[in-house]
Amino acid sequence: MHERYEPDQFEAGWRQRWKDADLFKTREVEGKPKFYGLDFFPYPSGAGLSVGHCRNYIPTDVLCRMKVMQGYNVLYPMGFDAFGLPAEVEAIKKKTHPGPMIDEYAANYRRQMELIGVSYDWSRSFKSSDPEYYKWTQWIFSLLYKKGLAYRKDAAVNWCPKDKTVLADEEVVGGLCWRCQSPVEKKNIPQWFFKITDYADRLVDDLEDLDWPEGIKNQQRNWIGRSQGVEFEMVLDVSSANGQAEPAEKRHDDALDELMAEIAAEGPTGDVESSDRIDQIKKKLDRATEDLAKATAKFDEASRRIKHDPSEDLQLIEKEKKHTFRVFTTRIDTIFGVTFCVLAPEHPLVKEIIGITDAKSGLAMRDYIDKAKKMSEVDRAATGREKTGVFTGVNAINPANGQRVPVWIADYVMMGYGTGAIMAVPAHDERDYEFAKKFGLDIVPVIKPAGATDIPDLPYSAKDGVLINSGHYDGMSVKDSQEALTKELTALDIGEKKTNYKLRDWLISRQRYWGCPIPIIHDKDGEMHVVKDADLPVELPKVDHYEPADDGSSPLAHIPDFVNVTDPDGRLGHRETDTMGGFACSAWYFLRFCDPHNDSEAWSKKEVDYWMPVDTYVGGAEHAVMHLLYARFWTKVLYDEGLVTVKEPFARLKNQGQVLGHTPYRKPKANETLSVGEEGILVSFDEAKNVPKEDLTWRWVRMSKSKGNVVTPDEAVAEYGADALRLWELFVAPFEADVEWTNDGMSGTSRFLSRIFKLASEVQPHFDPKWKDKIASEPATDASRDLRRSTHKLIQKATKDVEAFAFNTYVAAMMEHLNTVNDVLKRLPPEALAVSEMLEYTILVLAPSAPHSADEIWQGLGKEGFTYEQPWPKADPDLAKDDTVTIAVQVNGKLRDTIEMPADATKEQIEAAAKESDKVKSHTEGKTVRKVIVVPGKLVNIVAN
Ligand code: ANZ
Repeated sequence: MHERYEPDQFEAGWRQRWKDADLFKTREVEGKPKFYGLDFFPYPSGAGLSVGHCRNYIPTDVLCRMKVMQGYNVLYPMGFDAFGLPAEVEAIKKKTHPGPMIDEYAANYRRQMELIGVSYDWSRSFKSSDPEYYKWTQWIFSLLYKKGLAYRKDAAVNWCPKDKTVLADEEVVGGLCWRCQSPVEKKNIPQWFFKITDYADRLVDDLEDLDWPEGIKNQQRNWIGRSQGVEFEMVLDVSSANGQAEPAEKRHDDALDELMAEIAAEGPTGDVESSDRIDQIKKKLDRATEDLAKATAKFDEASRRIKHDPSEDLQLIEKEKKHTFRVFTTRIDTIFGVTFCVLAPEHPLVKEIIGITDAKSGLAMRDYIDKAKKMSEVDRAATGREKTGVFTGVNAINPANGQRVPVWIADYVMMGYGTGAIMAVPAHDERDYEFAKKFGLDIVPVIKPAGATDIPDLPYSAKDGVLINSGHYDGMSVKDSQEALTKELTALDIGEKKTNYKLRDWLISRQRYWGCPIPIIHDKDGEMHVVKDADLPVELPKVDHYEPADDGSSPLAHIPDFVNVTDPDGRLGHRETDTMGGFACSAWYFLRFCDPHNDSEAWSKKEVDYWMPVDTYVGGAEHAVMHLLYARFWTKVLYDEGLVTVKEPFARLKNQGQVLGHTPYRKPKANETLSVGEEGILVSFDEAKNVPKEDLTWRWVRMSKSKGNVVTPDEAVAEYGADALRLWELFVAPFEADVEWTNDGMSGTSRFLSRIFKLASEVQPHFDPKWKDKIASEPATDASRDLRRSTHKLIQKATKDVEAFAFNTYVAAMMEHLNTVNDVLKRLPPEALAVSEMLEYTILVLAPSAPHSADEIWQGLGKEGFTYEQPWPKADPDLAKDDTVTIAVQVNGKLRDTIEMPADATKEQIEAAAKESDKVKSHTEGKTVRKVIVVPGKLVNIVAN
């Protein structure tokens, strides 16, 4: 038995023995429960793994190892997401073919994963670029196509001019390509889409039951962006073209002038004023007064209210049918606060307005539209961007109060969302507020926050307020008024409830070589046919040149042998030459792992029914919306087809924190400029040695090859050992937290392992392998009781912590336990059976996190087999129970003392002891004790005054 942790002496040997014994092969023993643990499907990059990646794999491995010991049938596979742009771009750079290059990289990943002792079942491994795999990706594509969930249409797509490919919306970050950071352009090309929008509601609703980080669920909710509101029609009042809406008073005065002029014109004409004529004039005057009152009511801001007789506006709608537009709002309650409307520059009505408005407005609008066209939606929507816009010269009628409000065009309204037009309420909407401020438009608050006496600073949303300045809706709650107004607009037949989604269909085609070919044949007549199942896979041809074409066509389009094909009628047709983006390949791989060698179907229902869902899925938070949403969508489609029985693929999701490397930056020289977001010029560690101290700054940034700050598991294992690395990865921080990586920590975990070896080597001569049979009859001493308590408490805590991904506290508990053990052993002879129990259980609890060391010690104790095959120890709750507990004593909620009590003390005993405390007495003296609250085992609170 080693007396220290000497990884060089035994770690590689154990890994070989595990391999020889085929230890990690998935087993399906009847009667056992199943557990499916999965790490995100990695793209095997040429840089290999860093200790950052290991923070994903090691924790999952620990959990899966514990599950095996707990008696589960465990599926814990690993494969490679080999298709896609990163591989292709790198292969082009290296002037090689992505296929063999990826094979080499994947082999290196596997070597590294084995080096750190991860227990994947490699017999189930595959790459998404294997024809035996992508045959079934194509099969799922044809299924989607047949269901109308895959379609091709001309689309203005995001085009990366550097990578020469189309990007999905999700792949455009801040207007830049997510991979190469080139500004993304818009280009019109026929593209393939998956109709994920059909599943929007289910994708939102089913999030409820998932045990996923709330942050990720929220990102999905926001991405899908379901929003419930009202869509209604607004009418242009073209008579008011070329002017901002006139204020009510002016219209009022005009009406009066008009009437007076009319009366004057019809006034007394003859020399005799007959009484009839007088009556006539009187009546007319009465009517005029009435009309004036009506006009006042209509245009007076204070008395704005829904018009119950909207006939005038409806006539206008009839007459000017084409001059209407619909708006979508989530805040119909704010309709009385509309002071202008905004159309997206691309809105179809804008062209018509240009036709009817004055030349100057028309020109300004044209100019503005041209500018907007050049911008990406992401940039247009960026918060904090100064608002821009142009007045169209026409007004629209607010159906709630008949008020005329100016119509503008502005790029902060998107054509692709809702109706591409909005009612603007600057008092309650941030963007509208900024716009109104910039262009001097009216701002009318129409909601008072609940319970507020004053109107807060504008703008504010006050979703729980009551209405003001809203005619007879004044005083109504936001919620009630939304209902009432929706009803009213529906009854008038100009509006209805509407749900909008931000989610767009999933753009899947890529005009690139290194992807799964889309199994479609185009015939001479332009019809499309999906390739028959029997003819799958459509194999990617092996070619020397596959660089993207400058015209946006796929490289496959230039390979006649691939393109030319006979259609199902035997006529010459041509193959679809686009390939699928990598996200299609990873949208179902977890199903294939259940039955990876099946060559007659994508999976057998029996296998998938047995293993699915993935019980715990582990990977980085950066995949919150793309992969995780697509995989959910495909699973639902497959569920609808009866091909799987789960509606959701991943029951529990865990995201590890990032590992940051200490990275040197130097000040830029006079002739150097920094790019946006850069705080200095990155230098290598070697260069940093020659940079003057005052010019050098060290920053913590995500470990990556491009930053030159990577620590590889190879280095770490060579210097400290695999188990020391494993324990440090677990112990360094809570699983979800980011980590500032230092290698020093591994000397700490290495020392801890050495202490375990020392303990084991000291106990080993006295170790009794049959302790279990005899321990019940061994007379207990204080020391043996203390030892057993520590052992059983450790088992309890480790079981709970590993399950809960609290790996750092699991390792900390082992460390604490070791201290206790060393303490107690001073009082206990090593031949006590409690010592044998302690050693055996400690090693088993250690096994998932430090499997090499655990097996080495296990063998040293003369035990058979691998620790991986042993049952996980079960804690005896009675033995784990504390003899005494520390109870906090509060007076009026403030902590005044702590008392030690027997763990089984009654409430009365605890209360009595608490009252006896001198510290407590000094705070209760002269007061009357009103109430005593006792939480057994924890706390006493004495209320006294
Ligand atoms: C009036 C209003 C008042 C609005 C208020 C909000 C707050 P979500 O929740 O994201 O769906 N809107 C509608 N269509 C738009 C478009 N094409 N481009 C830009 N903005 C658009 O947002 C819905 C709200 O966003 C709508 O409700 C509308 O502004 C705006 F106090 O209408 B709201």
